[in-house]
Amino acid sequence: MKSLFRPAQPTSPAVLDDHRPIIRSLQRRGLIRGGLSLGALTMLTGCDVSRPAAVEAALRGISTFNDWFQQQLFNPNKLAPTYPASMVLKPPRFNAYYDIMDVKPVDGDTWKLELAGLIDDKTPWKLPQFAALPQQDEVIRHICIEGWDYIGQWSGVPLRDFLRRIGADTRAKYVNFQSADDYPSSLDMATALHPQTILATSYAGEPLAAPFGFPMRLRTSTKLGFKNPKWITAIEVTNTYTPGYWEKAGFGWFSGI
Ligand SMILES: Nc1nc2c(c(=O)[nH]1)N[C@H]1C(S)=C(S)[C@@H](COP(=O)(O)O)O[C@H]1N2
Ligand SMILES: [Mo]
Repeated sequence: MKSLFRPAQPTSPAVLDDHRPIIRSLQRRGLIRGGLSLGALTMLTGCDVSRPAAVEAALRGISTFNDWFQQQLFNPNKLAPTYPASMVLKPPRFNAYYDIMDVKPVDGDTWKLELAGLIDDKTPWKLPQFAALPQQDEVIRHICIEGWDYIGQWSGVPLRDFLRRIGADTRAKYVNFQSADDYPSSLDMATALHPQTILATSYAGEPLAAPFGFPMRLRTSTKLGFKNPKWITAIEVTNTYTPGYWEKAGFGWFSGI
């Protein structure tokens, strides 16, 4: 909304100056790497950078203050945009907290998914059991907080179908994930039950390649890339908050897009 007293500013890097103190503090705490471009600021805050108050609030969100607020705004049924398959990036773009050369491939034959917490049937699941369930395919945008994105096509079992099947208490607050590379991750239940949140086992019609999470990774359309754990080994349903890998480093837990 345009203010009568403050004419809409052209989107210029002046906005970066306006928020210098909080940007500096985020940089100091390692929450923003290096300098921050206007594009990255837009990406990070997800708002119109000509509105200083909105930018300030969004920047605060990165330092976790805004998590509760974002959660209240989250519409559990709103679908993220989807794209034609012709836009899918092949191969996808890799990221992890280490280099692609250091990925340790997971053996699909011995792999199992462990279940813990508020779940009736905690028997571990094997890969063929997932393949036997109805699959969902989605072409969505993956956005990394570092300031890049791509369109990808993932398919797998919707997490909400799986949670219901194992008798998870879907009134619980969190669904937590463990990964083979020691990358804990935590989702709010509303996101876990979102129609576009899947336990992905394939990319662009092929089984996931090792660097991209084989045999199973999470894909949700409503969260930044870091909230999409790869190489999942365990799922826990709980009311106890446990920060994930990046949350421990100070990123906002909600981190919606
Ligand atoms: N287990 C695990 N999952 C992870 C990460 C990681 O380091 N370990 N990095 C996250 C980040 S920051 C991003 S952007 C995406 C990258 O997924 P991609 O390599 O499939 O594009 O994976 C996320 N999931
Ligand atoms: Mo990321």
